[in-house]
Amino acid sequence: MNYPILTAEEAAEFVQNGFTIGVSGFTSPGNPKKVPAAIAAKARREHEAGREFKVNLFSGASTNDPTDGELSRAEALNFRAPYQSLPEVRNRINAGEVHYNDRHLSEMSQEFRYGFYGKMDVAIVEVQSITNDGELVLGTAVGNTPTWLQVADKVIIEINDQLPESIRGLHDIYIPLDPPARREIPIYHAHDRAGKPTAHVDPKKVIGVVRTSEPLGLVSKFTPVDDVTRKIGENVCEFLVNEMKQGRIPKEFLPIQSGVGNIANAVLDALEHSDHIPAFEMYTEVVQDSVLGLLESGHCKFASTCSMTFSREAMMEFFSKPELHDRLLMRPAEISNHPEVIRRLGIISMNTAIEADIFGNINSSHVSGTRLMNGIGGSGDFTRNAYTSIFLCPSIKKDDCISTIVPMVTHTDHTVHSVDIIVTDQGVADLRFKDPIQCAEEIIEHAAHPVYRPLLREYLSLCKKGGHILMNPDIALAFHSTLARTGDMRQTDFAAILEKLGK
Ligand code: 0RQ
Repeated sequence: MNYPILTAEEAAEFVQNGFTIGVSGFTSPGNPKKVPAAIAAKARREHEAGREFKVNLFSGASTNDPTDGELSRAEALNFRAPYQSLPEVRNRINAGEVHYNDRHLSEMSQEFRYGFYGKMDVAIVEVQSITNDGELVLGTAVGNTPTWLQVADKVIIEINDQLPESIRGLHDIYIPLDPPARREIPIYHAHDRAGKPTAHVDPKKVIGVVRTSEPLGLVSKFTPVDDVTRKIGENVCEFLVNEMKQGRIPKEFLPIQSGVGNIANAVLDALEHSDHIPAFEMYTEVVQDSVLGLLESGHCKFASTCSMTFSREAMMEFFSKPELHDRLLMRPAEISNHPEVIRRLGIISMNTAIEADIFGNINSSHVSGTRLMNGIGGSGDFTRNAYTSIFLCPSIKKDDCISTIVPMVTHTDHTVHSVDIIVTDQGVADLRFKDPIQCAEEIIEHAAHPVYRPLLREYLSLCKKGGHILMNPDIALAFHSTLARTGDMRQTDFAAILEKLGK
């Protein structure tokens, strides 16, 4: 290998105040593990010396603690996109200390190639191997790495010796041409390969290689399925089985996208244990531990993903079972989440909402309309283009004090135009073939918790009649203002608010 071998500290010396950095990976898998922390240490030294030092950080999705965590604790983040999920970063964004641009994950790569973010000074990329002519076998996620390698002025490589040889072949690297030269993406089934198993970098850009030996699969295991998440999973299954019975889902079934977290886990668990759901393919952005189980049992025939979001145990198990390796492909976020492919394949999308309103609008990202949680992630990429888009959430939270079904969402990530189905532990609200008022009745009666149904019905009755959508601007956000004042949405008193206003 002709590249200089560097320590993480030597590599970090190259990074200057104001640099724009792209890191490999998608969620914590595939992120660099040593150089970002060394940059954070440099930032601390610079700050102690009274000098400014902040960088702009672009990733595939969220990252790991050595990247987002270290850089935010070192107060070294100026700008962050397109997604994050660590409390340290979130708190600084919500405090106005870090500029954050919440983006559809499928668009980040092309927007960089279009020049919307200026130049990328350096990409820091974890790989299994690199050849002298710049062919790279990536790690346990692809994210935006292929584009970062193309657009970055310079590249720092981390070779992690914990990445097994057998990871070669699990990647499908395809970068679309940009308009007006863009062609169709040649993926007609979830298992089709469109590109090459390796990514490419111009060897002249490589500053050097940092050798690491860092464990894989640092994703924490999910909490076991509980009564609420089990019920949500069962409701999803029942809905899908009925869709098949009605002939709206073909008997071969359709590929599934599933978000991250405990609810998604519970839904996949329910699908695995249903006698009526046939084996299916997944075309998704993350596969978590439950997907490993589905692959092993054969319920999932093939998983196309951007990232292997496995716990350590699941990661080890996957790599110890070569028979599974031709049933999983990792693609760039631009492809795993591409609208064209999602629409063509007919994906059933399943994502989690923070709250939904009675008309079917979804808030996925901002608690009480202001406080960023994680971001829109890939939920919009899939929801807007799905065959059937499903949102999942428990009907209530925090000991009944919060209803996730509200008169009006405080922030809108997904409008009703893209939302087909809302599933809670209470049931399934089917918004198809309904006008807004029919949607409201459907959501209140089938998705809202019984404790909140009378309040939601009362809200509807207090809306001025006439118009396509019912709305009372004086009380539309009363659930949230009451929560802020009393800590309990159940205390909402519409009549008292209206009386105070003299209405
Ligand atoms: O806060 O931890 O302070 O108690 O929000 O809520 O219940 O732990 O839910 O972990 O399943 O995440 C939508 C955030 C759900 C996630 C969201 C508060 C709640 C808690 C988290 P605390 P839970 P989950 C695939 C697709 C967008 C991106 C996406 C997400 C915290 O699923 O980020 O879909 N989705 N990506 O207390 C007040 C409410 C609340 C509320 C939740 N109604 N009111 N607080 N919280 N609902 C992945 C990628 O794209 C990479």
